[in-house]
Amino acid sequence: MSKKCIGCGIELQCNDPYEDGYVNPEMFENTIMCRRCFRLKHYGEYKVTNKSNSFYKGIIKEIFRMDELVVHIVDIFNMGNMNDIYSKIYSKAILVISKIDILPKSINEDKLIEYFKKKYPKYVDIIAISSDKNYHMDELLMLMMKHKNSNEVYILGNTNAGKSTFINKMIKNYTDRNTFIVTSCMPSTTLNVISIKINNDLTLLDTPGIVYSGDLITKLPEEVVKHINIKHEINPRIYQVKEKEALVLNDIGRIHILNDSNISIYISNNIDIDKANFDNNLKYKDLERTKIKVLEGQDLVIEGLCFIKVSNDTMFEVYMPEGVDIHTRDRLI
Ligand SMILES: Nc1nc2c(ncn2[C@@H]2O[C@H](COP(=O)(O)OP(=O)(O)OP(=O)(O)O)[C@@H](O)[C@H]2O)c(=O)[nH]1
Ligand SMILES: [Mg+2]
Repeated sequence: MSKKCIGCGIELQCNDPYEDGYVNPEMFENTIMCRRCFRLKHYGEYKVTNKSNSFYKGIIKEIFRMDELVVHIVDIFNMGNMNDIYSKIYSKAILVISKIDILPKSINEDKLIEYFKKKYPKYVDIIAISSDKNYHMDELLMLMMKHKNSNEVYILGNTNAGKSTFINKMIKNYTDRNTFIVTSCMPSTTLNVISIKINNDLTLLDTPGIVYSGDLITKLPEEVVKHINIKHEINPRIYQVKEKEALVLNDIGRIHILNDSNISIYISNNIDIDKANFDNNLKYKDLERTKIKVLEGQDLVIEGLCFIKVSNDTMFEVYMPEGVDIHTRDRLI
C-alpha cells in the first residue's frame, strides 16, 4: 500500500532522489515524511518541486466538481487571481482573509469584511483570521460546522495563503494529534491533498496552493523571498513625495512618482526604502516598467509585495521584475 508524506501529502517513494516524495530506502519502513519536507522543516532548506501549476489546478478542478463546502483562504498581499478562483466556485464557499495580524491594528475589520461582501456576494460567509495569533479560530470552526454538506471541508487558495498553518492551528486547538503539516514562506510547500480529521463530524482537506504567475515571490531568489516575507504587524510608511522622486527598494525594484503626493506603503518592515531622484533617461536592467495612474480612493497594488494608498491622483512608473502584476483597485483599508 502506498504511503503519503505527512508534511506535504505527496506519495513517498525510494526510487528516484530527484523526484518529489523521495526517502532513503533504509528509512522507508519507518518514516512518515519525505526528504524535501524533512529538510525544509528542520533546516529551512527549500527544494523547488517538479510539480506544475496545471497539476495543482487539476486537483482544485476536481474539488470544484464536488458538492462539498470550500474554505477559500486569501492573503490580501497576493490576491491577483482571486476573480479567477471566485468564478469557478459553484459549491458553497466561505471566504477567509488570513494573516490579519500583519495589518495595522488600527484598521476597521468590519469595513474590510464589507468590502469583500460587496465585491464577492457568492460567499456564504466571510471572516478574517490569524492562525498565528489564534484569532477567530472558534468562530471559523462554527461557520464550517454550520455550512458543511458532509464531514469533508476543502481548504483551498493560492500558495502561501496560510492554508496549512490554519489546519495546524485547528489540529492544535481541537485534536490530540501531535504531527503537523509542513509550512513555509516559499511557494508550493503542500504538494497533494492531505486529510486531517478534526472530530467525528469534520475532516479538513488541505490542498496544494495555486501559484499565481504575477506574484513577485515567483520572480525572486530564495533569500530575498525569505527576507521580504511579512511576519509581523506592518508599520505603514508614509512619504511626502515631490514630482520626480523615486523610492528605491533594494534587491527588488523602484517606484517613481511623477507628481507631488502623499503616499502610504503597506509593505514588510524588513524592506529598506531609500528616497532618491531619478533620471528619465536611465534604463534599469532586468526590470520591467509599468506606467500607471492611481486615483484618489484607489490603491496601487504590486502583487506579492505591497499596496500603496495615495492622497491625490498620482502617476507612477513602477520598475519590477518582468511579469509582476501591478494594478489599481478600490481602496481596501
Ligand atoms: N503573520 C502570519 N503569518 C502566517 C499566518 N498564517 C500563515 N502564515 C505564514 O504564511 C506562510 C505560508 O503559510 P503556509 O501555511 O505554508 O501556506 P499554504 O497556503 O499552505 O501554502 P502552500 O502549501 O504552498 O499552498 C508561512 O510563512 C506562514 O508562517 C498568520 O496567521 N499570520
Ligand atoms: Mg500548504
